[in-house]
Amino acid sequence: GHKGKVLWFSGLSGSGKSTLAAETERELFRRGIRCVVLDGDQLRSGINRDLGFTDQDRNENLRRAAEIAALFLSVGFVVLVPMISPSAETRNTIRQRFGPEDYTEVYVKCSLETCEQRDPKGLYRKARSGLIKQFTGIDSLYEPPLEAELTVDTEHEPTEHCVQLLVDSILCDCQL
Ligand code: GGZ
Repeated sequence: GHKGKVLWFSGLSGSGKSTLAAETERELFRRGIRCVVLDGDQLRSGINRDLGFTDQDRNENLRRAAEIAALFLSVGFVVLVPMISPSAETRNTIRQRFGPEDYTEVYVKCSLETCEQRDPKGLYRKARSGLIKQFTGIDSLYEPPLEAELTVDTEHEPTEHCVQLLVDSILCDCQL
């Protein structure tokens, strides 16, 4: 069988992380590749439902996701992890958790202005009006990745193009 790997998607809320991970998963399934998506939003309603959005809670949220990713990796899955992952230091810690061949950081690049215009769940509006505190990009810092192995620009490129880049990178790395 093929070798697994972890793709860790970092980007603002509304940048397209979940969509890209889900579409990429679909394309991999079609090719018979075992894969799984660990979505921040979904983990937060289950295993991470005790956690909020302080720096400490975000770190714990991401630490647990990395441990789950490591379990899937150990049984040969391609693991797609769309989580905001706002802190460069925390992303660095996660990177160290995996071997360089097993890990790809993906920067889902999209300006705050565009994410805020998209506002698919109305969260930016709530954050601007003070209904949500510590919202990434508004009153909580997002540090854009400077050393991502892959950057996909959802502001200027269509989804299908970004998915193609992701699938190509996975197929190439997994020697398929
Ligand atoms: C950021 C928040 C917040 C705050 C709720 N800040 O775009 P979404 O809505 O559907 O997904 C976001 C999700 C972020 O969770 P992560 O686990 O990816 O974040 S982190 O990596 O920083 O731990 C967003 C929603 O939760 N959401 N409140 N205050 N995003």
